Amino acid sequence: MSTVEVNFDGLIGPSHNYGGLSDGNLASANNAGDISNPREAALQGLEKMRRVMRMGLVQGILPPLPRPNFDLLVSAGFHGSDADIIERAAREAPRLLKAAYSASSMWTANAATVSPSADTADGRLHLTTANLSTMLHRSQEHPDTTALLQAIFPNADRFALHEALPMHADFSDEGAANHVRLCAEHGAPGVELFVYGREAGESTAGFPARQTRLAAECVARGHGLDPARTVMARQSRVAIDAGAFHNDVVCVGAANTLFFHETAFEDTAGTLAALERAAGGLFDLAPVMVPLADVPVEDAIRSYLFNSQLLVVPGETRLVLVAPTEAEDNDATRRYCEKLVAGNGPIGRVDFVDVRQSMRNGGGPACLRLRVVMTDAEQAACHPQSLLTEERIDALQDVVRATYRDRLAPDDLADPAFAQEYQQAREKLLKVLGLEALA
Ligand code: SUG
Repeated sequence: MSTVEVNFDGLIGPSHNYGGLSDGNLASANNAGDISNPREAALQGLEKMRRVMRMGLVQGILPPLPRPNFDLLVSAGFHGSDADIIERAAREAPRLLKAAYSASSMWTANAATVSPSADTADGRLHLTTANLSTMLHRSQEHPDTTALLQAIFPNADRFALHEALPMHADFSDEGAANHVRLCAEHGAPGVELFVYGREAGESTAGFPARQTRLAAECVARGHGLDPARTVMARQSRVAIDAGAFHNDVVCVGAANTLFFHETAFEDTAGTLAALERAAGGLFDLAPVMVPLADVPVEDAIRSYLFNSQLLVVPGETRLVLVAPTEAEDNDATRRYCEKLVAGNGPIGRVDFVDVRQSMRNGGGPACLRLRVVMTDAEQAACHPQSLLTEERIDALQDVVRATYRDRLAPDDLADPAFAQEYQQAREKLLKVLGLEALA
């Protein structure tokens, strides 16, 4: 029996736009109101999936959610025909309309937290949908995300899907973006690291801390994790205020390696000591800390060096870092990557990918994927068409080329015809993935 890590990427939806909706996310703020190119965005994402698949890894996909979210608009008092609702919302509450149209479910690292069956008390693979309660446009994702995960992981004997935690600031949960699993090999029991920005009930100054310790504890408890193999660490305020709205903007881990920026944790020595204790007898922790002196925190965040996929690639002895091209454009991070590869540490290669459309909303390669470690039997039990082949990627790209716009300004969302266009495109995508029931 082999166990592999399957990356489920979010397929970027037709309404990808620069809405400026995420306080504390510098890219979202800096590009607010710009013209986006949803077609290019989706094609870039699909090419990244193809690239990872061609390395010999299993690649999954999660389609875009229904948009606009009419439930949100109706609950805000709009009523009448779809066109009436959109036109009036565009006049009276344009920011709410942007939220209802948000394509943010593309960042599937925020869809859920996942614990592989090797880590859980009941031997099932556990997933908890993230409530994403901090940002309005993201807080609407979880019901549709749960329905989608249910369709993809339908077998309750193998998969335990937990609904989102209650929608309250004490339970703020942003999913796998604040979660790292370390292990000797994917199928072996691992150590799960949960990173939080504040305690429940604590109010913090500065940019929002989107994950509470309470939420992380609830997820770990629900998944039946061994407390001795579970570590809670506080994200540093410095990182949050510099624009690291999720821990995965300054940290990524895979196998026994934790790759992180010097400013990532409030207590670096304490976090590493706790991880070493938890890993005892399972594996030797290999921390790779990038010093401030090599990469200033501003460069780390602008380039998204850490928002990379750190992959165990068949046939390669060292890990591969799939980083955004912005980390190649930035002098400090490019030089650091050269040093990393030339050294004899655990990361042996850096592969740069172009996901610029997503990056301009603060979503790099790591944001675009949800890691699900799966045994052969679990792969066989999941929805088969959610796992990609070259042909399926081609078919999705054909739909994208035929149905997505190559220019979208936030004001274009006011046109009721766009809602129909979106729906038709989504139906075609769902058909390719055998998920018509979600239309
Ligand atoms: O939640 N951006 C997303 C980016 C999420 C990145 N995910 C991870 N780091 N895992 C967010 O801030 C911007 C949308 C807008 O402004 O239109 C946005 O939602």
